[in-house]
Amino acid sequence: MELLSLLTLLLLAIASNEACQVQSSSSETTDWWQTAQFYQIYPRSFKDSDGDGIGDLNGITSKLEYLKDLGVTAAWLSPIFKSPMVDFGYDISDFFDIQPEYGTLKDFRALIKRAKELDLKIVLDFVPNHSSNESEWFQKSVKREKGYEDYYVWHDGKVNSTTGKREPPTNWLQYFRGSAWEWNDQRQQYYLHQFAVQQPDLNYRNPLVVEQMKRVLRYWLNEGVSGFRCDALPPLFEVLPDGDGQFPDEVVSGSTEDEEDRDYLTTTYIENQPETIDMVYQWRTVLDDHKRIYGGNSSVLLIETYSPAWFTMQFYGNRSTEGAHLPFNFNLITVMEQKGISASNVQEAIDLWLKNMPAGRTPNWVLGNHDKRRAASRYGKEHIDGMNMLVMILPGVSVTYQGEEIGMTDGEISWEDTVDPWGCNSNPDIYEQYTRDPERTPFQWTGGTNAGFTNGSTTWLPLAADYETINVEKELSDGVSHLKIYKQLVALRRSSKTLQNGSTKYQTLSEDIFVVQRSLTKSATIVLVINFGSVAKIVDLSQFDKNRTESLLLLIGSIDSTKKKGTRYDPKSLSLDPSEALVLTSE
Ligand SMILES: *[C@@H]1O[C@H](CO)[C@@H](O)[C@H](O)[C@H]1NC(C)=O
Ligand SMILES: *[C@@H]1O[C@H](CO)[C@@H](O)[C@H](O)[C@H]1NC(C)=O
Ligand SMILES: *[C@@H]1O[C@H](CO)[C@@H](O)[C@H](O)[C@H]1NC(C)=O
Ligand SMILES: *[C@@H]1O[C@H](CO)[C@@H](O)[C@H](O)[C@H]1NC(C)=O
Ligand SMILES: *[C@@H]1O[C@H](CO)[C@@H](O)[C@H](O)[C@H]1NC(C)=O
Ligand SMILES: *[C@@H]1O[C@H](CO)[C@@H](O)[C@H](O)[C@H]1NC(C)=O
Ligand SMILES: *[C@@H]1O[C@H](CO)[C@@H](O)[C@H](O)[C@H]1NC(C)=O
Ligand SMILES: CC(=O)N[C@H]1CO[C@H](CO)[C@@H](O)[C@@H]1O
Ligand SMILES: [Ca+2]
Ligand SMILES: [Ca+2]
Repeated sequence: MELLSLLTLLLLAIASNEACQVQSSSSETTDWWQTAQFYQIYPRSFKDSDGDGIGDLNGITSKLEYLKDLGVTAAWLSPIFKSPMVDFGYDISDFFDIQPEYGTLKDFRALIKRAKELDLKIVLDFVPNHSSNESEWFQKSVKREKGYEDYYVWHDGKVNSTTGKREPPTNWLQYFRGSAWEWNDQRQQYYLHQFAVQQPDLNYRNPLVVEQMKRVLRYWLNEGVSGFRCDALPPLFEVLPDGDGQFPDEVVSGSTEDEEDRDYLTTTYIENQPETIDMVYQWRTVLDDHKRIYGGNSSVLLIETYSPAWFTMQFYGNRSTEGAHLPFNFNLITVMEQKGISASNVQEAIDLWLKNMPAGRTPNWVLGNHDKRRAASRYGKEHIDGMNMLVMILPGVSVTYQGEEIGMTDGEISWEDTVDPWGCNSNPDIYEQYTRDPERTPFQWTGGTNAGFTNGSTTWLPLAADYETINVEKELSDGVSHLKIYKQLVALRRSSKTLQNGSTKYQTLSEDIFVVQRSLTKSATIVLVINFGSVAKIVDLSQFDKNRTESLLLLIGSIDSTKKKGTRYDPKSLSLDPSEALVLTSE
């Protein structure tokens, strides 16, 4: 019933082209994370301090001032923990230690200290679903050492009645192609791995595991981090086995013919189980307890989930229990991936979040991460300013993946140079569909040797080809640049009461034009207009808001815009070039 009404709401939202009005949040006070500007650092590719071609903690510390200068208020770091780097840090062998090639605990403390001096919050990546198979926990579990017997999801498998041979317990598929079960000779059982073979799934039905992972959270809170971004939540729990200890098979989904691809089967039993929601609530309690005991600011919980809205929204919490502060909103990525970029698809992505979000919660907007092609490549270079404007003008929190602020594009990486397991588990004909290397190329600081990423002679992944024209140094000195636009947007977001507290109205006008208006009593109204089309258009904004008759002042224009900042424009006939995006104000 509840699901049905949600669905109806969704369909209504998609069908109507009416302007949508969302009131401002009614929360009493604003906590730091509610108006935060988050920035994702992929440590391996951000800045190398010692010339080995691999980014590291000291590199990050040396660039914290850059973040401060951008106006960013919090950074979340992809995993920096000890790891054999099969999945570049998402395969952790020691959750309590730093990867040596990234630095030491001392370096980490220096990073936290410098961040505090600059009033930047540091959030760590928490990877709860699995460890590395090199983890001591896994080694002990293989040997059935006391206390570790059920740390992972072990199973005898099945015997095929025709062939008499042993087979995996189910047909379940991993994310990185192929079976999610691996035979372990030593223990003489299969183990579950929803990601790579080297990433065995932890068993959350074991209270010892649950407690161990809470220890991980407490350990890093004590080191002064401001919270966690939790990785890969959908596959945390699997369905409970039946009375005989058997798991059910998934059925063929019909969405691809490729039998190795995870999408070949449904994921009914291996994703989005109700116990996962409750676990997030438990982690929230760990964070809140820490604050209650030690004082200080709130620690934040961000959740990575590509789940449907009915599941995702539950992470926020329910009537009696608080959950994640921010379940990441990937709709601006996923809707456009499926349908392409257009004003109505942008509207659909926004509706999908705002119309499903429980009252009083904080929305958030994400354009990219280290798993998705770079925003400028995915949306088209001509749309990067418009998309950056969108996530900063919409209400709530916005998250930038390193490089989006300068318009970095995907690198081109040959099959021979491919290192991502998702790419490597495929073949030379199809790897480009799977590999995530293109969006992980080194950050482009300068147009000089190795883009200023390293003083060494090599880089762990090749540089993207356009680093001589797309880099921080050049964009800081150019009169107009993506970087300067980004900085103006962050500054506006931080200074404007309307953007922090105002109500929101948005609409698709004349197919290619998307408008967002933020208003607050006694404060200047802010209007964003984007032309997603490839022809020039004349827009009448009084169509959108009858009251919008006074001229509007231009605050920020996209990089190719020929309009002058500080000039007034008639809202009843505003001309927009192809891909042009403008931020205007009533002041
Ligand atoms: C937003 O509103 C809340 C309460 O309504 C208030 O505490 C907060 O100071 C306001 N923030 C700004 C920037 O106006
Ligand atoms: C790289 O080399 C330059 C020039 O020799 C030097 O100024 C800089 O400090 C070095 N940077 C790092 C991170 O080693
Ligand atoms: C981890 O798994 C890989 C792939 O099966 C295997 O080659 C390696 O030996 C394993 N490592 C350990 C320490 O078990
Ligand atoms: C048993 O093995 C045969 C041959 O590999 C296969 O076709 C069949 O699907 C298997 N049966 C089951 C129940 O898995
Ligand atoms: C909220 O979630 C908690 C923890 O999962 C559960 O015990 C409780 O029954 C839920 N409350 C409501 C009102 O749904
Ligand atoms: C809490 O956060 C605010 C805003 O970032 C900061 O200025 C303040 O120093 C922090 N307080 C503590 C105790 O860390
Ligand atoms: C337009 O102005 C009228 C009268 O001042 C006001 O009542 C109404 O709420 C305004 N409408 C919008 C959409 O701002
Ligand atoms: C966006 C993101 O963090 N993706 C990660 C999800 O989890 C898997 C396994 O830990 C990683 O490979 C992804 O990079
Ligand atoms: Ca290094
Ligand atoms: Ca799992």
